[in-house]
Amino acid sequence: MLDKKVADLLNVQINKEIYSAYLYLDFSNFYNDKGLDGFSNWYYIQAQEEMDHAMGILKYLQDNDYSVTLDAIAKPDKKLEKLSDPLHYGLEHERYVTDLIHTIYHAAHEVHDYRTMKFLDWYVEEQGEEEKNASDMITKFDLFGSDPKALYSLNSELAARVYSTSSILAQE
Ligand code: OFO
Repeated sequence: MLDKKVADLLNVQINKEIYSAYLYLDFSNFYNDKGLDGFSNWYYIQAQEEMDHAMGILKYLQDNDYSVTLDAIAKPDKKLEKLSDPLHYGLEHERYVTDLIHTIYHAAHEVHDYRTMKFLDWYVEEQGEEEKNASDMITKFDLFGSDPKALYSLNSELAARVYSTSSILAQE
């Protein structure tokens, strides 16, 4: 039986992960409109991964006899103008999500909910990777974004990203 406060926070996190997917779909659309299909692909796949994160939590709650309630997903509200805007908003968003995960981890630790802490270890690690990816995207764009040929290469690199089901869904 999960601690109610911890489980409620996990329930809210499902919404946050789906919002992350929504936000990244918005970024994907932005780049698609700009003709940068590789950037668009990268965020499209990121959105798919975020949905996996949501499903991972949903399954964990279901497996622990918690009755999940789903809430409305907020509209993506970032004003996207410059080509680099999504990259900066992406890093900011990942840092925000890291804080959310850490808050749940802390709540689990306080009530000695070792099962949830173990479950969340995957998310803690994932957030570290995602912050690094988001930061690397900014670095690359800063280095190459102003040169059309280099931007073309970077776009081609990002077009090669492929989706594979997140390991959090393969754990059980
Ligand atoms: Fe859900 O991994 Fe980032 O936000």
